[in-house]
Amino acid sequence: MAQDRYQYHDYFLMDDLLTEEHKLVMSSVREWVKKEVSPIVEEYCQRAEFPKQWIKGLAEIGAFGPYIPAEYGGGGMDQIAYGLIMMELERGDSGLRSTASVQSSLVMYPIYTYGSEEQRRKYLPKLASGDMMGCFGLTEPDHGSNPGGMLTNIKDKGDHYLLNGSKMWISNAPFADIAVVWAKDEEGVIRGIIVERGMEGFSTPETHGKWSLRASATGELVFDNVKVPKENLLPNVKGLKGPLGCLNSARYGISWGTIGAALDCYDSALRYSKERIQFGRPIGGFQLQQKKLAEMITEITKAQLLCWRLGVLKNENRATPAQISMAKRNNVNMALQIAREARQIHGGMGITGEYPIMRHMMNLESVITYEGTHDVHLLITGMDITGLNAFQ
Ligand code: TGC
Ligand code: FAD
Repeated sequence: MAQDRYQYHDYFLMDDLLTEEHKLVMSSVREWVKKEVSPIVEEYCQRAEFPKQWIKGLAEIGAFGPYIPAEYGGGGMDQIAYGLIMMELERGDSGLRSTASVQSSLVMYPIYTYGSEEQRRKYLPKLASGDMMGCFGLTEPDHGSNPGGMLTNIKDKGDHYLLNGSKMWISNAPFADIAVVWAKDEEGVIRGIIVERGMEGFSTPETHGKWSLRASATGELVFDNVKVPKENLLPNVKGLKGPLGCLNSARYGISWGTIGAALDCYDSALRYSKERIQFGRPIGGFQLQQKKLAEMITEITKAQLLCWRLGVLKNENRATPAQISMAKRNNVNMALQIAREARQIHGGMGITGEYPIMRHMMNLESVITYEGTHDVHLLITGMDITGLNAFQ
């Protein structure tokens, strides 16, 4: 990618709503992304490789478990700080944000919320420092939008559980040290269990050939009679509400994150429109291009305000899953539409790696599907407002 000339855009003076700590966190993550991510992200995406050196940096800037209490190694910050970190990371790349949101919301969150005190002490500090990386296994080859139908199962064998089944599309799986896996017990009740790399019968084959999230590693989790010690079961949750509770946190982070991807596309398009001369004048002077740019900043601003309010509700423990679904659905779609329009403003240059647009656009095609598809979130809103279930 050419030199990172990104500038943040805050059209409705959102910064006035933030604390000094929020602003500090936001600017330090932005600086880290400019220094450590932008110079290499394009090259790693082209090679379809996750830059492992990002792990230490992410830990140092506090991106692993920002809202987990400090006594377990987390940042002890609030939900808005978490959102702002996700926004600045996804400004760099959705795959980078994925790595941080899986570690924070899908691995540290369930261990903190559903785990025993021993599990918290054993895993959380190492996850926060990046000395241990985790992944989250919910989706299966035949159960994506309908995780309640999962086939992966555990059987009680006295001193251990025997785990069988497989998970698919798992972010960070190829290098994760542990996996938080959701499986049915002999009564058909969904339970969470921590599986460690090296356990016999556990493998994590990498998924190749993705055109999206190329700087993020994705893989399968395969369990062939894996003996998992009993103390690895998460004791404090039973049922589908366990994994869905984690998704609330990750979907919230994505709502903020995608604002970052949209801002990067808008920022690049705005600059390009002022520098690119056609018919003797900057293309930004043409009404058709201004319409695109004006609509972009309007949609970004609406998304920023939605997230800020959601963050306040989350801090007060009042955000509902349906509100989070609305924000995830709206903001991912907003970012994807902006990436497509920004691609057009860049003309032919928009398809090259000199600009971040096409990479964001391709990444967002995954983001609009994972953590609940665009249509699933619409149905969640539909069910919330009508009281009628349109899923089945
Ligand atoms: P349903 O009968 O509605 O609910 C079952 C139980 O769960 C409770 N519940 C929730 N609890 C907490 N948070 C939520 N958001 C919840 N939604 C539902 C519900 O109250 C009930 O509890 P209880 O006590 O009565 O048993 O379940 P359903 O089987 O009809 O499914 C509902 C549906 C379709 C909305 C849900 O399954 C769904 O969200 N599907 C989408 C699946 C999904 O999002 N998968 C994501 C996989 S992880 C991922 O993509 C990571 S990408 C990471 C990255 O790289 O960034
Ligand atoms: P399907 O569920 O088969 O859906 C296909 C289409 O049917 C969609 O358009 C959907 O909206 C529609 N549809 C389904 N049901 C209904 C209905 N009732 N009414 C109307 N339309 C419906 N999962 C994890 O567990 N952990 C991870 O770390 C993870 N990381 C991922 C990373 C990437 C890059 C990707 C692409 C996916 C990842 N996922 C992960 C999986 C992701 O959550 C699923 O892809 C997603 O939930 C959708 O499931 P599916 O792909 O099986 O699609």
